[in-house]
Amino acid sequence: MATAASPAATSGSGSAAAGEKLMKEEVLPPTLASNSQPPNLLDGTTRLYISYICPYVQRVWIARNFKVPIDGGVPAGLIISSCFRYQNLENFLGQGLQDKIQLVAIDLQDKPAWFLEKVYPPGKVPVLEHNGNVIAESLDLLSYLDANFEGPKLLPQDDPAKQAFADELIGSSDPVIVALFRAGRAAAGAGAGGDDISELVAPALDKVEEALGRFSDGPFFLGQSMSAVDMVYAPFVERFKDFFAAAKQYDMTQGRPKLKEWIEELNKIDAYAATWGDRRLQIAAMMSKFGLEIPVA
Ligand SMILES: N[C@@H](CCC(=O)N[C@@H](CS)C(=O)NCC(=O)O)C(=O)O
Repeated sequence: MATAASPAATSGSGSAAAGEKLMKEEVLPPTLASNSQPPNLLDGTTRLYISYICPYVQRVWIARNFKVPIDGGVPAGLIISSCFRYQNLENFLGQGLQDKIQLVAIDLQDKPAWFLEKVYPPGKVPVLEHNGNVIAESLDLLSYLDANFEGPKLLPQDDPAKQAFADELIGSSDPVIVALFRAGRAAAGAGAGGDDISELVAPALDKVEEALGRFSDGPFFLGQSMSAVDMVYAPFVERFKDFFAAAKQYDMTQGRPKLKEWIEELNKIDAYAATWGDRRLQIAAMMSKFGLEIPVA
């Protein structure tokens, strides 16, 4: 979706206490366009082809940052009883799969021919180049990363209730996304105001609010740990939250305290926050997508 944007220069969040950076800051690559040289394709490097403004990409990028390999860097005394439980471990180790999966940013408005010819002819992102294979589709990629890379599991391994709820939520994510896009298009209509948007998004967002209350042990969909479910929904929900606030001064978190807390807590996780880059660019991309004038900063 949306147009190409310049990358944020670095990614890493400032969520740590006293301004301390916990996740190593990653220098993000420039966006490659039709006149850019390809990377050394099929040289054994694992690459995630991305766009900096794509919510589908963001799902996978968050997972890539979140899956911290266990390679001896675990601090003494940190007892891990279940993979799924060690949320925010990247804050201790400083790095997810950043060294193992290289990001390659593609200009979707001016795609390089080599991307279409040699990487992924449908020309969409996210796409992963791994061990000579090319894997696409964000939901499939979340499963693929979980199955093929070390690090904390993106879904609970030993809790049938949470596993079933995760399946249900991931399986019903599309209607929520469709409702958000429909409201986005309405927002672009002449004379459309916050009330119109509110009416269009309410059924979907009320379901999200209810789902966030299902497990009381934490602010995320499955309770205390960020999971693949959060990764599936958050890039869309937060993107539209910022867009509706900027375009129509409509606050979708009003009257939805769990949604508000969820977004706040997600942004305290470096693996998540680092995938947003410059928020103004994200809002500008949304404005442009829906044909609205970009506000002057
Ligand atoms: N169903 C795909 C959707 C991916 C998608 O639509 N990506 C957009 C960017 S947000 C894209 O690559 N668009 C380029 C194009 O359609 O030419 C997924 O879940 O990964």
